[in-house]
Amino acid sequence: MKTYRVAVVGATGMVGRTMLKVLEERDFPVGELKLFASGKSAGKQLPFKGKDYVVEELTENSFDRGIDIALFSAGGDISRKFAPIAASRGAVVIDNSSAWRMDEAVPLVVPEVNPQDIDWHKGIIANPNCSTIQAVVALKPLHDKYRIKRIVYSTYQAVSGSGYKGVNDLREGLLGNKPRFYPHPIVNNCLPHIDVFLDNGYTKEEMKMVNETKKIMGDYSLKITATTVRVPVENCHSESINVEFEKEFDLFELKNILAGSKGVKLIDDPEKNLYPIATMSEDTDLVYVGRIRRDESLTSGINMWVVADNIRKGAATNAVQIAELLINK
Ligand code: L14
Repeated sequence: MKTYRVAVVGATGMVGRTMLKVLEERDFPVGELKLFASGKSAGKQLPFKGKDYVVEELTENSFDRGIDIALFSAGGDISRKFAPIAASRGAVVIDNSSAWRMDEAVPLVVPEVNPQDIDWHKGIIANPNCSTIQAVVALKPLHDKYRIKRIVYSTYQAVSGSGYKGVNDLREGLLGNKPRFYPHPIVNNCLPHIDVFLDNGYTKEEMKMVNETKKIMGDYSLKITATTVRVPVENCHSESINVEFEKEFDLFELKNILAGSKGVKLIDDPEKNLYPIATMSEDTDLVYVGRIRRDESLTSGINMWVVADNIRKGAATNAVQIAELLINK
């Protein structure tokens, strides 16, 4: 069997470690494995398939000896600098940061939605924002059938989105300690503030959802708005999504379409108190959808509730799925 030389950049972070776990679980054909991180983490060891690998410091020469696929999750600054270097040495970079997502020369891919877009990559493929990934997996089949006109996103995002720093603020906060990362206590609060504020009053996270959704769905006529909120949940993002359609729909048929869509698990039985919740999606790769009901204030529209593991489907798994698309071409 053909195997590939794989690098993970940002290997010691929460997403990096999960990338290793997902590569192992899915039995990705890894021939050689290189782990890179900052100088601070160099020398640490991480396990992969029963063997320990030493983390090396990322440098400009890290990709010289030949890497086929480089999974990056080390933040935007590292990606801006090192993704082009890796690509120039022949690697295909799958980048989890926001650095390249809206670059017109870079495909932005969710395998269930726009797998065809990997065909035009020039060495870098971007992995979308976690909140956007789980939303579009649920929205694409509905757009195909009923043509979406407008989307209103409201998110309830887990602290793991901020990595270990966010999880630490929640855990320490529960012990009565002050936050070190968030500007306010996350315990007993909902913070309408994810990533930095922009001149238009929205946060960068909100605008990522607006812009990335259009690019992934390949439809810039969509009208989209978003409010993104951090909640005291350790892992898995939840989202309320309001959708307006061009065409009429039958609610039973719409639910059936979602039930049969790739990557989606329909959990919608309110009489039995069954609907998607964060703990249900933990450590899975599915997008859970439920609470689907007609928006009675619109001619044609719905509200729904969408939950997924933001570190897995929202980051690590989506990146590994892109790598699988690449090698199966
Ligand atoms: O753009 O803090 O991929 O929950 C994803 C996690 C931005 C921040 C991205 C969070 C990041 C977000």
